Amino acid sequence: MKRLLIATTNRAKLDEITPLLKDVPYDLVTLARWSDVSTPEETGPTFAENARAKALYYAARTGELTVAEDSGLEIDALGGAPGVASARWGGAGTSYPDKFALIYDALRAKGAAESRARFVCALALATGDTILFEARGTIEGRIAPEPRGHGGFGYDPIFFYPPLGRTLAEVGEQKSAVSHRGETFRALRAFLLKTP
Ligand code: ITT
Repeated sequence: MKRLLIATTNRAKLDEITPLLKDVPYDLVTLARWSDVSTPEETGPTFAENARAKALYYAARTGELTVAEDSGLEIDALGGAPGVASARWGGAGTSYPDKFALIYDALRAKGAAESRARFVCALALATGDTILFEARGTIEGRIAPEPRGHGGFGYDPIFFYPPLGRTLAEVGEQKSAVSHRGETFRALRAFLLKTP
């Protein structure tokens, strides 16, 4: 069977992506077998550029058909921050509770008790030096008054999703049905199923 490399170093992302691709006719492989390949710099100004750069980087080093995604949280009252810097917000090694505290401090400093926010996911599929497919997904919500819930990962406890009346860390199995990542990987699934 053909192979598809899911090129992420984030275990929680991988755990969300794998079920979304369960019925594509590809053997899904992970970066575990290329532990000697170092992580690329992610310094692009947009999610889409970072996703393309990551997919091309890993495709070139592994020779595999490769999908990568770049994602993050945009908070309107903070001008879209943390955005593409979501993973490194507050500096390397900053815990998520500390990242949340920085965000609440920044919102208070702006006099913004709450803010609209969205998660964004940009996906790129690459082979060799060619991008074969791209997709983008978003989920709209707002910053919760305080962190709630223990599911999901990253910023999920502070992202309140009004249609379900809960944070993404409280929605459990339903997350991928409504999430930015669910939307992009369902688009990839459809592309793979119709492409010989
Ligand atoms: P890879 O680049 O190896 O895939 P990464 O975690 O560094 O792993 P990104 O650069 O795309 O990935 O950063 C995404 C960050 O955005 C992630 O670490 C979280 O802080 C945040 N994020 C993205 N999707 C999220 C989600 O569904 N729930 C909560 N936080 C999310």
